[in-house]
Order: sequence, then structure tokens, then C-alpha cells
Amino acid sequence: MEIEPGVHLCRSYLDEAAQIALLREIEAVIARAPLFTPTMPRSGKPFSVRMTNCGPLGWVSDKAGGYRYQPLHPQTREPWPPIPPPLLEAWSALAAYPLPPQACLVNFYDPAARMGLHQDRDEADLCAPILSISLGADCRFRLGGSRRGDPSRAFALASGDALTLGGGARLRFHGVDRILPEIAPRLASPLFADGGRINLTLRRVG
Ligand code: MD3
Ligand code: FE
Repeated sequence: MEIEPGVHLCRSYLDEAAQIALLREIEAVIARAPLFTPTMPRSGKPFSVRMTNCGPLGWVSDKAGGYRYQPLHPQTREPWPPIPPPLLEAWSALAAYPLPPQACLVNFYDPAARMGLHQDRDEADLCAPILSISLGADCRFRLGGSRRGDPSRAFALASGDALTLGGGARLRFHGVDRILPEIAPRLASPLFADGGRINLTLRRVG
């Protein structure tokens, strides 16, 4: 359903079996392309979120090079693994875009991680939507406006939820206030031994 212009939230897009199947695929991605800790441009301050990618291009950030997309893992120097089929199927079903995704960013939040309010503007192609899929613990997600000071609203994103951001929503500020204490039984995975959340974002880069 369209919760705001250009923002579609599909609750429980993946049922529990599909979440577990996708989690196994993401574990395999992380085994080949280990999670790394990005750092902020200029300051070098580490993100609390750890990341990896799959697909032809991956998003990285470090003190010297800043935010960018590149074809190789910053530590292994290997190409990113391919995007798992269930994510390509989700893109076909939800993105309403004729070309396949070029990048899938895998964000891993431990229970204390967060992501400050920001815009996604490292992509030359701003026509294509972004598709986000959540796994694991719920988070309190924040959606602002197109300027930093605009009013914002918060809502929960839960395991299996899919969010698409397109059209005028593409440049809205957004962030993750915090990971919420778990209520549902957590998905069995060494990744979630301490709780935690994974978010997958599929994008066209340009
Ligand atoms: C709203 N990730 O990786 S995904 C990011 O949960 C990022 O890990 C968050 O923001 C996460 O850049 C949020 C949902 C999302 C993604 C892109 C958006 C919401 C968005 C772009 C515009 C507006
Ligand atoms: Fe973002």
C-alpha cells in the first residue's frame, strides 16, 4: 500500500519460509564478501552499521575516497557475489522498472547500531526506485521530507517487510532511529545470535 506519495510499504511481503530461505542466501553472500565497517568521508568516523554488497556494483565509504559505488570488495578486492534470485524476483514484482538492479547493499545492524537521517544521492539514476527488504529484529525507521529540517514520521519495519521508494520520494531524508527489542522468535542464524537486523537495498546506480 502507498503510505505516502512514492512510498509503498508491503508488510510481510516474505513469509517466514521465504525469510529463512533469503537469510541462507545472505549468509552465503557474507561468507564470500565479509561484512566491513565503512568510515565517514574526511572524519574517518566509523559507521555503527556493518555492510557488504552483492551485484555488479557495491556501495562503500572510507575516509579518503568518500561515498561511492565500485565493482570490488574493499578488503578482499574480489568482485561482489551475484544478487540472490529471491531478491531479483522481489525487484521484478515490486519495483515496476524495466532494468535489473545493479547493486544490493546489505546493512547489518547489531542491537545498538543506528543510521542517522540522510539522503541517498550517490546514484546517477534517480528515476529508478529503491527497494528495501528487512530481516530480523524490527527497527524504528524515520522518514522525513526533501529538506533536512522538514517534519518526519517514524514507523516500524519488521522482518519480511518490503518498502519501495520512487518518484518524488526518492530524495527524501530517512534513517534508522534504533533496533527494537525482539518480540517474535528470532530467525535462527549465527548472524542474529545477539539479535540484530539486516536490511537489503536494491538499486540502479546509473
Ligand atoms: C526512503 N538503509 O542503506 S532502507 C541506506 O534500513 C538506508 O538500512 C536503511 O537508508 C536501512 O541508505 C533504510 C529504506 C529506505 C531506503 C532508501 C530510501 C528508505 C528510503 C530513499 C529515500 C527515502
Ligand atoms: Fe538511505
